[in-house]
Amino acid sequence: MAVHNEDIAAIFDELANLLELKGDNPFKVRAYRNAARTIRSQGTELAERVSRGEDLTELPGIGKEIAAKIIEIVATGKSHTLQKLRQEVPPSLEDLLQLPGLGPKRVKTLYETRGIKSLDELANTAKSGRLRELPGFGPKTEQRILEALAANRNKEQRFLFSIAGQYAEPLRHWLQALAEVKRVVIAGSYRRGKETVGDLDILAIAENAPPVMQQFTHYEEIAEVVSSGSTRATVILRNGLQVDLRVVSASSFGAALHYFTGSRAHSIEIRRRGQQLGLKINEYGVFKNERRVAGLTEESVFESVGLPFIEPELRENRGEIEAAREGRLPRLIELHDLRGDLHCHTQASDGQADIAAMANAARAAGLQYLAITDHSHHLRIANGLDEKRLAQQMEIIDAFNEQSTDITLLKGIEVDILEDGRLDLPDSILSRLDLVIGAVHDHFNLSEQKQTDRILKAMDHRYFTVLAHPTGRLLLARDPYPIDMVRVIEGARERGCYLELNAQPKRLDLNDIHCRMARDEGVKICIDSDSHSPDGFANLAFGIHQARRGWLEKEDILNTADINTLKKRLRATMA
Ligand code: DGT
Ligand code: CA
Ligand code: CA
Repeated sequence: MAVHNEDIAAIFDELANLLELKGDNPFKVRAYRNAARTIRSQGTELAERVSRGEDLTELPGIGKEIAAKIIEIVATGKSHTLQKLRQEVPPSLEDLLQLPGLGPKRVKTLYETRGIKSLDELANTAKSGRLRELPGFGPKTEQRILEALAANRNKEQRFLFSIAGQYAEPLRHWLQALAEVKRVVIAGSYRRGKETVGDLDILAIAENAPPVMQQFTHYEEIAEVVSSGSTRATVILRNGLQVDLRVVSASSFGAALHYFTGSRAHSIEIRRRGQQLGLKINEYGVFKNERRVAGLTEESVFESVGLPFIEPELRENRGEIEAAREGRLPRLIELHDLRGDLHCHTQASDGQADIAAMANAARAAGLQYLAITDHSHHLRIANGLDEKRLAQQMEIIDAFNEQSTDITLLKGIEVDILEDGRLDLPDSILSRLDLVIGAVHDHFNLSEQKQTDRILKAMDHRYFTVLAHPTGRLLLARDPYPIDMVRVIEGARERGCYLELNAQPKRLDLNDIHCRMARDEGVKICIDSDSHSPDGFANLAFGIHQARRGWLEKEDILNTADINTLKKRLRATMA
């Protein structure tokens, strides 16, 4: 059984949650949470490292005990400690912890005083108005919990693209290896590169479908087979991700691929165009008077309605069909167009490696330059740099560049934008840097007007170069702070600043729509990995998907420029 990093991290999260609910040692709780974070941030599968016999204790925050647990989980898929803990603390209490406003202390009270251990039981008590009587609760809290419960019921479960990929890619390879299967493509929102996916829609070409279905329903990572017929099946994987598999013949593959890639809105538009031309388009092909005229390839489907191929990331019915008709589809950016990365952290702040290790990893990722941008001192939990430590780091970077023949390091900072729009470090030091990335890390609850004014005031600053993760959202976890992106984009254009597309898979901030707005206004975007470890450069691929969904071309991106052009551009903003 293949155990993925997300599986391991989820076990450490559950260990931490249950221990905390039990009132166990807070240091242990924190150690498990840190371990989960470290595991999630790895770009390669820990299971592979274990099988190669590598020493896991070299990873930050992974000591002997945690390493042993990881090895156990990789070997068995389970943790003995967790099994035992689940007997002591009802695991359903974890569901309660997910509700906003319910921390371990309150959940403990609920369980110990009223025996509440599930969302249903909580809802019943809250509805009857008896929750407010408990110590630490009141009518207001009760109301908030009722609202949170209602919101929770309407929320469909989605998965980060990056996590879906950890399950999708091994499954794709496994299917591809079946004797009857000629080709496999993961269609749906995954192929469109959406930041989150609801389920996976997989298409396989095989002329003899039943044996493929038979083997698929026995894939080892399946938790439940929901339905299975002769050419299609729906299953749920162990992590809750649903997979729809459809087996089609080679002759209709292009039509099926177009249909199941969607989006629905795009497909409907294409079908409408077909109808105007007397064509019937469905998942089996393109038909004129019951005669098949196209469908072998996706290109043939587009061609039948007089259009060139449209990249999957554009298929959202946001004007791509018109653009295709008028010959003005963008030439979308590709990963190999990136020449450098302008945002990463080292162990000087909250990163995990030193400057040289980050530079080596960037070089291995094919980059020519890398900006070192640790946090500034206002961000205490990240051990941010003050003036003196930043000056020391600048000397190390100069020394590195002197002996480096291939990769250039740039001197930068991810400086906090303070509540009033001032920057967290004085001009005397900012002026000596190659670039200054400004970021909002606190006071998320300002009004839209105040938050926007705050950011524009920061951008007014002479040395401000790039606005990091402009909306502060965390996918599936934290909404963007209220902010007027129209004003921010205009502000960036007027001031000659850049906006970041932060490529961390849980951020992908800017989103696709805002990327396109920036492009339309002529504001260049910087696709940054925001790496906190040498593995982090793998993030760039996620950023590229998002950029493509935002219609961005090579020319729209700051860090596609070669080092000399880049330096010129940066000097222009710092002047
Ligand atoms: P998701 O899974 O919510 O992230 O989004 P999608 O786009 O993958 O949507 P999904 O899984 O419901 O369906 C996959 C594709 O199949 C969808 O993009 C278009 C196509 N499709 C599914 N059902 C229908 C339908 O009833 N009509 C049309 N035109 N297309 C459909
Ligand atoms: Ca889907
Ligand atoms: Ca589906």
